[in-house]
Amino acid sequence: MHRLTIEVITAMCAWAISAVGQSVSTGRLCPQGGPYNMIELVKKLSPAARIYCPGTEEFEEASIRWSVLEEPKVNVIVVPGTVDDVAETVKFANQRKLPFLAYNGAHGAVTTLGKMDHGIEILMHQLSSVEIAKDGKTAKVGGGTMSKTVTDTLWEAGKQTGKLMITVTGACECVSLLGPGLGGGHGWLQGHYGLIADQFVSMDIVMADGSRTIIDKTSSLWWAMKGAGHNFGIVTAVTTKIYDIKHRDWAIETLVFGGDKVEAVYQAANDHFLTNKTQPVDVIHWSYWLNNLDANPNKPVIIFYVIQEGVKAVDTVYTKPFHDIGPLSAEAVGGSYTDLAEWTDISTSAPPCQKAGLANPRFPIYLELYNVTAQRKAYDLFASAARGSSTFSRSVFMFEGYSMQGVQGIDPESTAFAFRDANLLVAPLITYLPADSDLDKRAAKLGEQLRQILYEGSGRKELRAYINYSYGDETLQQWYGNEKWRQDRLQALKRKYDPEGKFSFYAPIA
Ligand SMILES: Cc1cc2nc3c(=O)[nH]c(=O)nc-3n(C[C@H](O)[C@H](O)[C@H](O)COP(=O)(O)OP(=O)(O)OC[C@H]3O[C@@H](n4cnc5c(N)ncnc54)[C@H](O)[C@@H]3O)c2cc1C
Ligand SMILES: *[C@@H]1O[C@H](CO)[C@@H](O)[C@H](O)[C@H]1NC(C)=O
Ligand SMILES: *[C@@H]1O[C@H](CO)[C@@H](O)[C@H](O)[C@H]1NC(C)=O
Ligand SMILES: CC(=O)N[C@H]1CO[C@H](CO)[C@@H](O)[C@@H]1O
Repeated sequence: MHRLTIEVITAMCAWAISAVGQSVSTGRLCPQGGPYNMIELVKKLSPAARIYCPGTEEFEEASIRWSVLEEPKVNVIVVPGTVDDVAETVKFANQRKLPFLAYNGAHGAVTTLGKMDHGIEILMHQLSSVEIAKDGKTAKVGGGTMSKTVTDTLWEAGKQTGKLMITVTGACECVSLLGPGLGGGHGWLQGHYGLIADQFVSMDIVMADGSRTIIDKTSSLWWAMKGAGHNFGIVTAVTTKIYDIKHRDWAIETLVFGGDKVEAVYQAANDHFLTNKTQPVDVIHWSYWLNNLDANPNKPVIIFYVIQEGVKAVDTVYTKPFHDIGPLSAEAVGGSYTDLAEWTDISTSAPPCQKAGLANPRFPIYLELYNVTAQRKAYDLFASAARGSSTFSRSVFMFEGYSMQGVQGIDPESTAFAFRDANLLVAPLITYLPADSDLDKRAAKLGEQLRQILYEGSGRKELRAYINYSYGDETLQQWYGNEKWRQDRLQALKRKYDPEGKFSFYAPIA
């Protein structure tokens, strides 16, 4: 991709100091005059910084998001080359009273992002780095580093020393470390070590006023950064715990079932992983409902994964109950940790990672176990709405049953992430080609109905939603926990650290 240098940008922006209006018609310039005159900022940025203006290929590419529903709208993109560039950009935006928003993997899809209707995108991609500490116990990860880069860098470094290293990242390769991490962050290794946020040791942050600070567990802000972090600053680097790998091998078995097996499959999942027996730390179960036109043109299938660490093939103790139900197909594969994303169809090249101009709202709910009656009701509604070639046929219902020991081993009051006791992260993802607000409403209604069915089946008083998957109409209690002390503490911290609400686009506290 052709990248503009700061010199070129300075030259291009020269119109602002010379004759107004000159060469604006080329469409290659940033918004003319007024608060978007970037010259004052350009002077302060490092040579590695980039500024992309509307009408350029760079701008288009750098502003594209995974979900086009209620997207933030930006007038100019700053790509910081250094941490100071981030700080200068925030100060500049504040002086000009312009909203700003950090972009990382751009897979954040909560509809509150749409409240940003103009302003500066701060694209974090150049702050991508992984530096392993000499003692091999932590790594300093740049604020714009993708999950896959973290995993691959640790893996490669380990190969050289003969000791393979890992840390908890999102399972999906195309999200950043911090996008999920600031909201808690689920991943394959959470059964051992806890959430992504639980690995954090210290953070470099640019605060709402553009000042730079380093915080750790001694800061009053620390608690909030682990679960509600998007509300408080731009993290330019995080020091995170890393571990020597215990087992190199991982294995998966993929079982595909027809919709007639909903009750049997989720009863078995309850019996073997959730109620009668606890899912062991080295086992993960996941399922998707989605259309597989080869398997069944009329109804979504159930794709059920049983994943196990430390083996070349998944132990039949975990798979036999599902084989007994009568899958349409079953496939067993062995490999290593780095194969997991590919196996579960969330690698960088897989469909869920593509930015394809689709609307992708999700409607998440945390559950303790499956209510088989509710699963059936939800399946029937999902199947009728997403069948065959219908508008919502690309939708996926996701059921993520990670192991929980590491997450539940940490004091629930110690982080803003509030839902450590939930075993299952569940969400319908309603995917469609956007058309009009009527269609958006239909999609939202379907998503809400599906979630409502599971909520009614949960027998709980309150609905609990993972903010990083959330739609945007959830309440603060549904995002950050029902306990009053949590809400009070978050509000007090927001008043203290971001009183003007500069960081209030992603699941905002205020
Ligand atoms: C295909 C797919 C797979 C997913 N897989 C997982 C998964 O395995 N585990 C999981 O827990 N979640 C997962 N998620 C949900 C994910 O946590 C959220 O979508 C997350 O917001 C994505 O982060 P991002 O960097 O891609 O998005 P972005 O939209 O770039 O960032 C999300 C929000 O975080 C803020 N932000 C990003 N970087 C920083 C920073 N350095 N400092 C401060 N704020 C920052 C942004 O301003 C934005 O508001 C997945 C989502 C998708 C679409
Ligand atoms: C699980 O426990 C329930 C209730 O005790 C029992 O009815 C059921 O048979 C058990 N299932 C298995 C597979 O052991
Ligand atoms: C399961 O869901 C059904 C349907 O919503 C509900 O009637 C039932 O009470 C739920 N069961 C439990 C144990 O909560
Ligand atoms: C914080 C937030 O976005 N709250 C919203 C929750 O949903 C209700 C109902 O849609 C809105 O009124 C709130 O603004």
